[in-house]
Amino acid sequence: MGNLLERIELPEGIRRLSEQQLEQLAEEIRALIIHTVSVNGGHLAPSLGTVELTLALYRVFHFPTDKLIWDVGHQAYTHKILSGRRESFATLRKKGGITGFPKRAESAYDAFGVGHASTSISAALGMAVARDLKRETHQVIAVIGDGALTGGEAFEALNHAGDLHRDMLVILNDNEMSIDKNVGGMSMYLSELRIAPQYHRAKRDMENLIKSIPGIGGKVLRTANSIKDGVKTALTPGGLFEEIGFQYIGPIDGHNLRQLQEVLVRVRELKGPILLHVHTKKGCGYEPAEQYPEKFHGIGRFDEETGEVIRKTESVPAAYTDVFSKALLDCAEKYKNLTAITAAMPSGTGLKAFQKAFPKRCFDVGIAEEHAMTLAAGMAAEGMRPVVALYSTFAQRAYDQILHDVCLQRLPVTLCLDRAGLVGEDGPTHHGVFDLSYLRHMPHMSLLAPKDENELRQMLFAVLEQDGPAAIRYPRGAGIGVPVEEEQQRIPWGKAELLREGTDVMLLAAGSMVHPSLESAALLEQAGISAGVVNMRFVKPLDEAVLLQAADRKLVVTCEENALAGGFGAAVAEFYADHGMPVPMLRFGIPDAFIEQGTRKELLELCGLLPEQIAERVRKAWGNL
Ligand SMILES: Cc1ncc(C[n+]2csc(CCOP(=O)(O)OP(=O)(O)O)c2C)c(N)n1
Repeated sequence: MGNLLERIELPEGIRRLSEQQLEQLAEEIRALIIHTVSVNGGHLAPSLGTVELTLALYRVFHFPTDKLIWDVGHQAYTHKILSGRRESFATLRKKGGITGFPKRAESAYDAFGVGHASTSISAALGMAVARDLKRETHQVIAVIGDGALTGGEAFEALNHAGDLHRDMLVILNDNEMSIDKNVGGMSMYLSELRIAPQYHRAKRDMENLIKSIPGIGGKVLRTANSIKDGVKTALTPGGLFEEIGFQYIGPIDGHNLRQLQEVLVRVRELKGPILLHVHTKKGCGYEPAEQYPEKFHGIGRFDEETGEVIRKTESVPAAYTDVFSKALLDCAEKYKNLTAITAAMPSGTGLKAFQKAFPKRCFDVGIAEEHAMTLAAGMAAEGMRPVVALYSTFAQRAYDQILHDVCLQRLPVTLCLDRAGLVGEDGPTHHGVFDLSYLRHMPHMSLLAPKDENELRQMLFAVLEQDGPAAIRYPRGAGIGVPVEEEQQRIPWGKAELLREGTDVMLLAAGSMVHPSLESAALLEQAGISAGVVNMRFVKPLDEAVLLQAADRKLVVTCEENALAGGFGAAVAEFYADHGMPVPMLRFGIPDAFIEQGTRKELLELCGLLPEQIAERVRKAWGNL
């Protein structure tokens, strides 16, 4: 039959395909996605689950005039392939290539940029309102997963959409999984809906039967319906959504192309907010991903034949996440009041071992970072020592809860921020480069950044000995390969560590920039400049004595993997300004821009953060002093 993907003009060409050809196209798309992700890494299992759904949507609707809004966007690879990016799909997640998530600047078909969860219904409602105000008539469709539906914003939007009653379609892509197994009451409710079709059919049969009774059928049915209304939520499939103001349809099989198209054609004609419940299988069509959907949710390079992950080298140092995971377990033995909280990321944040060992003290709250923080605050108010493990980028969601519920009440909540700094191929939606800026100005907050994996372990010990809120931020991936010491070492609170003496320049470095700074200092030495290096350890409280001493040098240099605006270097500059000290400074960090995707090394280079780049800029500045 030949390769359809290469032959047809996308997306219009798919309308002319027979049903059989459409099935073939689905298989070709699957093969392309599997192959590309095996080479580039990416979100495989979610995207394999939406191949048929996306094809059916493209057959029935007219994008980009109709608006298609994906939630999180990690399941949108078929959408990318169908909307003019088949050839560039090979560059997925590479620097300068196409992104792993919908992005407005990339294509007119990407109606809304995403990466963080639970935004699609809000955005779709906004677009439906705009359409109506502009007197346009196109369709607006949000596709949201059952995991993303655990996020508060999704509920807020459903609530509002039910009230505004605009024409919009919300497709619930229910694969029973978040990244890990989905959690919570909504998830249980959806399971019940999945087994409800028998009830649905029985109800319809009964209604038809009653209606057919000559003379009294209609009246009996009206009475029956009014009784039913009272218990509708309990008995009617989708009753919860219907109560909010949505018309609920489903569940339907999300891999049955014919049925999907038939239902979408009918749904297209309906008015008001519609919720179409589609049941899909994560990883569908690729055996290893079907079997291990968590592992294949987001994955690096792997062998297409076997599904085995390709490791770069055999003996990589322990990952920061793993060191945190073990340290937390050890702390839990010591502190019986320690609890751990994750927002739908028990694997990603390293809480799986804790969950297994202390199931009663571990809480997966779903994709609900705001709730995670206030839940922790509540626990802390009652004498617990909650540790909240989040990715730096997702903790942004909980700004007010950290400020208002934790810091204002000076509650001893420990925030462990994984993936702080540049994360690489996931790009700007996922870089954790703002946490120092959004946490530093919070009164009572302590902010720590370890220079290596051993220091991460030691910092967790140190934080738990203190009272009050604290955050530890550490990078994605492997540590630098130092031995991790079991025993607690002393980390003096608020004290920096002088790692290298230098009489001309002092490099003050935070966390992941400490070792690159040591390399820079060695390069500067070769250029005849004596450069010292300080591992700051604490971005707050700052070790002021060290800052005062550093001011004796002719140049003070700050290095951080955080936005320069409001970050560590800004704190040092503020300190000197506030003390009336005109200290010549150079600041290294993330510029005032959203940093694109690429390997970590490529992005560090883009930001001028490689050791040789730092050394070169310092050398030039030194020459101009
Ligand atoms: C605010 C936020 N928190 C956490 C994440 C990490 N995350 C990405 S996908 C995902 C699970 C999404 O599950 P679901 O919506 O069901 O989609 P599926 O992967 O099952 O297709 C999570 C927790 C995120 N993207 N955004």
